[in-house]
Amino acid sequence: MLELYQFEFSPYCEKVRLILDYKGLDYQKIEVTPGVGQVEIYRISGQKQLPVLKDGSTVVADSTEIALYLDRKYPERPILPSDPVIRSQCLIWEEWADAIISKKSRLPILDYIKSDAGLRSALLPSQTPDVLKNLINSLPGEVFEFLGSGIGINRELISKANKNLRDTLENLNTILRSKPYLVGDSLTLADLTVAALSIAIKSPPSEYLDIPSQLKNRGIPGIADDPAYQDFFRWRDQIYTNYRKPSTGYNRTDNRDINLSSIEIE
Ligand SMILES: N[C@@H](CCC(=O)N[C@@H](CS)C(=O)NCC(=O)O)C(=O)O
Repeated sequence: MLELYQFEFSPYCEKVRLILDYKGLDYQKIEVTPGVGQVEIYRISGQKQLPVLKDGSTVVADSTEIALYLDRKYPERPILPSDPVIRSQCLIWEEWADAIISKKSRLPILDYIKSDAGLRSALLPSQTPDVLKNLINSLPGEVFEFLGSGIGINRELISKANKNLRDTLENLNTILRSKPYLVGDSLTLADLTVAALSIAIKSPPSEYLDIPSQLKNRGIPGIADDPAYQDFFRWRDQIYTNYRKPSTGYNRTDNRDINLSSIEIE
């Protein structure tokens, strides 16, 4: 069975899960512990970021490389159009979404996490000792504000970032209000990428992600709930309803529990 080394709450890992579900491929999720677990990831894939897919003896890192690999190896339900022009448009959209959506969401998300103690501790790895979780939980938001100001993050920067993200969502909203797919006349990698990368701006319906309850049905306040972008989020959630398999948690293990030394790199 395919194995996906992942962080559950990662938009790039979600992109791969959405592609796997769209293609109807079975896979096992292996949750990686941030930091210590990534040492093993480096050993098996030559880099430390997730997602990493293992298919037999083949190891593929990077969500774009994984998408291309899956479409080559499992061509049923293609995600890349056969028409060369539409295919190029699709790859340009994918590249744009990978680079821009996460970048534009980063500061607004940090700002929102900073102000919510429950969210802060929910985002810590599950192995974090309770004593540390409780400590982080008990720190007031001002402490994080102060830490942020030390690295040059201030209110003006955050409000610029919010405006920037709003502009992007408005453009996506306008496009997707008038047509069902970003390129061509069927669902492609472009749609799956944009849909998946938006999960941290507003989480998809709760059944699809195996995350702490504090992170479910949440989003950046003032953006996720703004009616101006609801056509976009409705479009995104329809993709989830149509293609994403609800998470049962059954096929998830932790990378501390498996023997990674048996993995070979192609
Ligand atoms: N270009 C990569 C980006 C992957 C990425 O940024 N992964 C993040 C998780 S969302 C990560 O592994 N961060 C941990 C780190 O950089 O050490 C892709 O598309 O897969």
